[in-house]
Amino acid sequence: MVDNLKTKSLFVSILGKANVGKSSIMNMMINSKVSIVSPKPQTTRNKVIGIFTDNDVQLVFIDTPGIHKPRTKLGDFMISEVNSAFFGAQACIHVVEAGKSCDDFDLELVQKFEKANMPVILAINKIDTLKDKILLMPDIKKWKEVYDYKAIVPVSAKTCDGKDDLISEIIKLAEPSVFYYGEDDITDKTQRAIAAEIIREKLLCNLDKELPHGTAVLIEKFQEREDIIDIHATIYCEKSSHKSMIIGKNGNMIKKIGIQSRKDLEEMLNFKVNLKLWVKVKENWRNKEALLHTLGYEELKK
Ligand SMILES: Nc1nc2c(ncn2[C@@H]2O[C@H](COP(=O)(O)OP(=O)(O)OP(=O)(O)O)[C@@H](O)[C@H]2O)c(=O)[nH]1
Ligand SMILES: [Mg+2]
Repeated sequence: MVDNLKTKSLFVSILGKANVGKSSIMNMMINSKVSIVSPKPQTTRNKVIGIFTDNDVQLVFIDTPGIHKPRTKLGDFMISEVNSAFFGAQACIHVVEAGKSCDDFDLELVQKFEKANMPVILAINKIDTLKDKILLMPDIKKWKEVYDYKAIVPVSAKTCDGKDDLISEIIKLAEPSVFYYGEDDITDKTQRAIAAEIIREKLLCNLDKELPHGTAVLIEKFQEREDIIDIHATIYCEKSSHKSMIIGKNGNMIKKIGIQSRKDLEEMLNFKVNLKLWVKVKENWRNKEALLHTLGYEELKK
């Protein structure tokens, strides 16, 4: 047990544009995969908490959806998640990609930092993609002019390069406080919610272009029985033509998604899993509030 009087903690929101590697960075820092990752933008839809505890310090990371221009009610919900994560944070990590310039979305974020006088660390991610690290110098120079960052840390969530530097810069900002979570906790998400996200990750990784953005996963059953867990899930999509593509020729696509999902679910649960998937069409569900609530996108702000 850690002496509460000597502990420090910090709530840190991880913010930035879509696809820059926010979820990958959070998973790297907590050494566990609690937030799904895919090459498609707008992978993360809800805030995801990841907890790092080391001796007398607890860092509570809040992974957020990528900043974008919303076109649906689901998009509005995602941006409301970003805003609530921002207002609940004591510090932020602004994630950007190496070699990319600051654009309007970054500037919008920086304006919020300025208004709140927020302590922010800039993480320049994907440095493994640079041919030469010297190429970072002009990037760092440019970003220094954008905001008075507490630190600028080049990282690679892929190779874990810069991980220790990033963690030690965040720890410098931690404040005396009790721990808000148990020392062994890594997230506040239920296994059921993580299971839905794992299946959604496989949809994002296997289906083409825009199609996976119109999908959602609802866990209908999650029940342990002797030496196996039964997980039944419904995949919602927006059109019957999409349903055919998710099922695939001779059911090949849904089989592939099922096999990949079961493998990850068994790894996460450390238990044998019997996974059953159904596909249903719900037209325009991304604009229907009642359905958004059912599917877990429920803090919709009017
Ligand atoms: N080469 C390289 N790829 C990375 C790195 N970090 C993340 N990626 C890849 O970038 C893509 C996006 O990563 P995510 O972690 O899902 O990005 P995100 O910012 O959370 O994206 P959204 O949730 O859509 O906003 C994935 O294909 C990752 O594998 C990195 O350090 N190097
Ligand atoms: Mg993400």
